[in-house]
Amino acid sequence: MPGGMAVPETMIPRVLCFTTPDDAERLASAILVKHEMVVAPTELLTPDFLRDRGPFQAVLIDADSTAITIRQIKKVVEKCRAGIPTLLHRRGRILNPDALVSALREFKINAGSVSEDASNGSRRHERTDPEKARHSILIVDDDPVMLKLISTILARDNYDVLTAENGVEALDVIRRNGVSIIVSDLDMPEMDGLDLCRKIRGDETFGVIYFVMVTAQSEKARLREAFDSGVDDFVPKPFDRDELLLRVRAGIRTVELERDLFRRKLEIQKYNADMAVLNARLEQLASTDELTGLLNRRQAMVKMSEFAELSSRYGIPLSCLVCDLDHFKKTNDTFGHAVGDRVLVKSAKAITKSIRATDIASRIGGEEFLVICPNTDLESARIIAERVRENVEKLVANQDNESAFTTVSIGVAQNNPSHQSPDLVIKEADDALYAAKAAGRNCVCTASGNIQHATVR
Ligand code: GH3
Ligand code: MG
Ligand code: MG
Repeated sequence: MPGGMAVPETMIPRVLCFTTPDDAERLASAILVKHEMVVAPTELLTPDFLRDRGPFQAVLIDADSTAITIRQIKKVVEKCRAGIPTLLHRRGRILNPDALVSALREFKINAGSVSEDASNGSRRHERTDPEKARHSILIVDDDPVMLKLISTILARDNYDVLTAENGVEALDVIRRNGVSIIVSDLDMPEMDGLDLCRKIRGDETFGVIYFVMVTAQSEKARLREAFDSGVDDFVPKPFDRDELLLRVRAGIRTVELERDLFRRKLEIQKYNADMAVLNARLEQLASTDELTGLLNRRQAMVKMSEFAELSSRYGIPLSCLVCDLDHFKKTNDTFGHAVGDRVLVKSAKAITKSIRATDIASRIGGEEFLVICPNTDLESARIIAERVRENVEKLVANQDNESAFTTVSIGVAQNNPSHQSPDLVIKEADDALYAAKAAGRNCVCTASGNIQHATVR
């Protein structure tokens, strides 16, 4: 506390203003509503006056006073309590408002306090009504008396009030604080009310803001322009206090509704996005085999039909391999189901590694895989099958110092015009697989009856 004065915490800060009655009105709007302003003519300034009428948290001195020099004033102030900030004002405008702000910040008030955003000069009246607390109202007016009048009315009705003197300052305040309602004058220097409104409507990052324009009778002709610029409502000057409050309340209802709609829209968008992800996941689950990540039987058959159709339409070859791990039951029985699973995963990888990017691998049964080879004749498919067989043979799954080896038998077939359905190609490959098993396993057999044994390598 400046000067070490013992001021009760709950006391309203008091500002002593040496000024003329005219400028007092202007100062009243510059100084915050919840501060007590003591006005006195400069001639009255004496240490006794300060002592008798004090304590004060700040003293405002008229920079243009002729009754007494500034130096004399400062001397008097310093004499009675060192540390109390003395600030200059000129025609009611405080020359260094930041100093006043910091002085008053030091003076902590409990409830219903006034704070000030020193950097942008806006004043915020904090309030206790939680309903109204959600909505800040920005008053924009270059006329300090009007600014004071409107902010006082709204602050007394427990609204959170911010102020700005023109459009440029208003945009700054909105960006810093966010506001729900703007009550703005029309004509202002730097940026008028219409430009301010257009700027806000033109930038959706400002969000939902209800714009009330305060207009004099003479400006009625510009109302149409105002509404075209995005103004929501207007209050004619001179305005009625109750009407202003009613319009602000209506504005808040509109803002709440619009924000609610916006929230719902976002929720629906999020829901749709979640659904899309879920559907994609479901689709993936429905089309892939959980253990190996390869396409499942159902999806493999869909692909097979698609390629068979292309094959017959364009006369391009299509082949497939049906691969079945050898004695896999024994692998499970010897090493357990978990090792069996690992062998299946490794085999799937070995198959994927052995085929071309355009070929499609799938798991169509427990230890049975189908490879679709589009645009591939029987001989090329047989070579691919042999590569698969070799790579599976190299696999080792270790368990407790024991190694599970595995081999695969493969049947290969090619689509031809006599095949009525893709199932028949698979059936031919299956028959070839049966022959491969019969021929001793770990070998490739084509539908034409060509058997290639591992031992032939
Ligand atoms: P063959 O050489 O004649 O093909 O003999 P096989 O033992 O491989 O064939 P069989 O059809 O007799 O046995 C297949 C085995 O595959 C039986 C079953 O327990 C096992 N199996 C099927 N699906 C899975 C699975 O998802 N995980 C594991 N670990 N084993 C499976
Ligand atoms: Mg088997
Ligand atoms: Mg089998």
